[in-house]
Amino acid sequence: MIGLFVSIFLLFSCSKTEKPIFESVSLLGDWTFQSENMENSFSAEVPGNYVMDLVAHELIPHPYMKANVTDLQTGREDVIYSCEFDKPAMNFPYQELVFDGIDTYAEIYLNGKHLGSTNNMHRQFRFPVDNLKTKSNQLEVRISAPLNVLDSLIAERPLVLPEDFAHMRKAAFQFGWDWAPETPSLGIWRDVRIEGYDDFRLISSWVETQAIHDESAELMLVVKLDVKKEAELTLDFQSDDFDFASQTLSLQAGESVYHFPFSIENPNLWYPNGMGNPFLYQAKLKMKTNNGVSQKNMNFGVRTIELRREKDSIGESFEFVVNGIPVFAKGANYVPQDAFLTEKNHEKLLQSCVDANFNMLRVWGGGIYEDDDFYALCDSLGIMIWQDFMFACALYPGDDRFLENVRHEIQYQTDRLRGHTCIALWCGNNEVKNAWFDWGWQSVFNWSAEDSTRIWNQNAFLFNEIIPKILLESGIETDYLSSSPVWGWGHDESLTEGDNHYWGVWWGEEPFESYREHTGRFMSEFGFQSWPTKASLEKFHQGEPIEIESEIMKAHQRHPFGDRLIREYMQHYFGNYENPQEFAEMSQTVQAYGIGEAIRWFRTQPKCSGSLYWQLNDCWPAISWSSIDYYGEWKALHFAVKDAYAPYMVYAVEVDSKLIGYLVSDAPEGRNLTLSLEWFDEKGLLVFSEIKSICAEAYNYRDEFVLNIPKSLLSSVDWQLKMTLSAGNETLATYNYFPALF
Ligand code: BMA
Repeated sequence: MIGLFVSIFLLFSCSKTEKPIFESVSLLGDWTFQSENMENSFSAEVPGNYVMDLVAHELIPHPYMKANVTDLQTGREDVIYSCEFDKPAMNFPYQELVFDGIDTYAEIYLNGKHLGSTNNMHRQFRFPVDNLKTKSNQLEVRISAPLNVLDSLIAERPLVLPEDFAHMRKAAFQFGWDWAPETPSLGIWRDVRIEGYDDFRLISSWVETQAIHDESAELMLVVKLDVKKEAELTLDFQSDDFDFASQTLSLQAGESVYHFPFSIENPNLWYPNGMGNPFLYQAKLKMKTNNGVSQKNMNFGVRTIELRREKDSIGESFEFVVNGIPVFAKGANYVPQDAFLTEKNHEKLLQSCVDANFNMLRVWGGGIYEDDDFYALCDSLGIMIWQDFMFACALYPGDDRFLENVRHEIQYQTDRLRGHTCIALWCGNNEVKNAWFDWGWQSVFNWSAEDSTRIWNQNAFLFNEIIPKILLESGIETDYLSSSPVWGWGHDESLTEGDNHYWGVWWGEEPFESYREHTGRFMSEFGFQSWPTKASLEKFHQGEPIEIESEIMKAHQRHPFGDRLIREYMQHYFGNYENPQEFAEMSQTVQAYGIGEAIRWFRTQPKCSGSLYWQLNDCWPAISWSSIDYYGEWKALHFAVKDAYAPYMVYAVEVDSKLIGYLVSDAPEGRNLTLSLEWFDEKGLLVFSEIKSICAEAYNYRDEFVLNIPKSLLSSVDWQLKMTLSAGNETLATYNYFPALF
């Protein structure tokens, strides 16, 4: 039975003198699970996942180990999760059973009575509970086999759509991706609790920066309430750092949004990592009625973030501007940290981003909306978030039931996340537009012209009308992009406007140099695979020999021809490797070289305003595009990225038969710098050196200069240029240029 320790939410802690009008009691604890094929029930982890529960009881081997994933069968069994709990010691007129995430289709029963159903793992579900027994309430969450549900959804559909998963609001990557195993499992994957309250429930609260002036900032505190009874409310927003005059208002029954303007003198602004301090104000929101008080701690940054898209001589810019200053976005694409969503270490992963000089992550649309603490960490670390809505690489149904479900999801997630200072962009989906125009689905599925129009129109309606309308009506000022990329990489426009997913390298099998001809206005995806680190390989091999193309390694490579590509690029740039240890290391070297060069190049190009490589992390031990593997180990790429994203970067590359040197800086202060150029011959002897003095301005400094190769080196390609940028005794950046392939 669940221990009834009343865990009043930290956020809503009450002072001694004032009675709380909100309490929350956790129902995490003693759960059991039983699938339809089992005779007995077993203890369960909640939050958790069915497959991981099976693993915990040694009913199946761990799917990440060896090639076990090949035998994993999941998605075809109904499973019941149950718990027993005593009535919480709270006495409020309104009590609700709250599920922050059930994966995915479930029927909820309390003491044998049907409370309701769930059909979307990206939504919170709340059920009123008014007749709890004092002892031993029985809660049952009967979760349906996702693949069986999918079959019935598909049977009802009027038209065949390219990806079955599109019919279900469940994380797309769990149906298998080119870096993720097929794990269409189920479970109660987020918090479960009973909430009790009087008068009203706080749905969400946030602070918007309206304007920043020289000596003050105009802000707006916004609270969204679900008011049950009309009441007089006194609202305070207390902080040591600013004044806020207490407000009183009359609450009207129903869902309402209340606005409270205030200002801060001489504000401390929030800046992304590398640009300044990601300063957060700390305040306490206190809402009092005659019945008591509800409190919440709030952190917020004072900042403006805009995605500037302006016509220019090239086409149209695509540039983030923070507090009026254009920023080159430096980061990567983020995917869920675990295929079963049970393992995560947000703090460690995000610290690795800060350590590698990131200022942005894109939360990719085939995964999940992350936990609150993920965004809170991004707020405090200065990592801007490009947030996709959870739609990816598919075409979506347009029936009312589906759209209504999506509307609830968008409203819930934007209410939940909008207050995070880190949110820089909302994006409708990953590659839906790109897929429609470039992936040949119209002919593969042989739709009639009429059906084709219908399918596209219903997708355009979802991403160009429904979602932006919710954002507009909710007063969300953060920019919205309907689909990423704006143009697929086969279109000329991908080089002149919008964001660009450049997959000519890798999918198109072009050499890394091709990035130079295919630089877009903002590179939101590009990447190359590598093997995990040696320590990680050993972990999932569990003593089995590590071999190239073994059954184990094949099971961990989800891309149809990934190993062939790794080998071919490796042969082209570095040579052939048959020893698995060398192959693993060399795959990382190739990845680090290719993507490191790409990033350096993108940063030197004035038309390009960002680089988010594919992909930061892994959801299981995989051969993949990640720079940090599943176990949190940095691959060579992450070290290369750290240098390429450093505030100061130097680079040299041959352009139009000339060797061009570059210096780029986005440091927030101007500085006098020294660039030393040292030329070494094939024997490693220094043949010439020179020093350049440079005065680099703050924020967006780019310098480009022709490098004159010493005459004595012109007849050979076996020489080296060493570039070292320093300020006084401090080395800020280095780069070694080699004229030939290694
Ligand atoms: C991009 C992503 C993913 C995919 C990756 C590598 O397009 O959006 O769909 O995993 O390419 O192929």
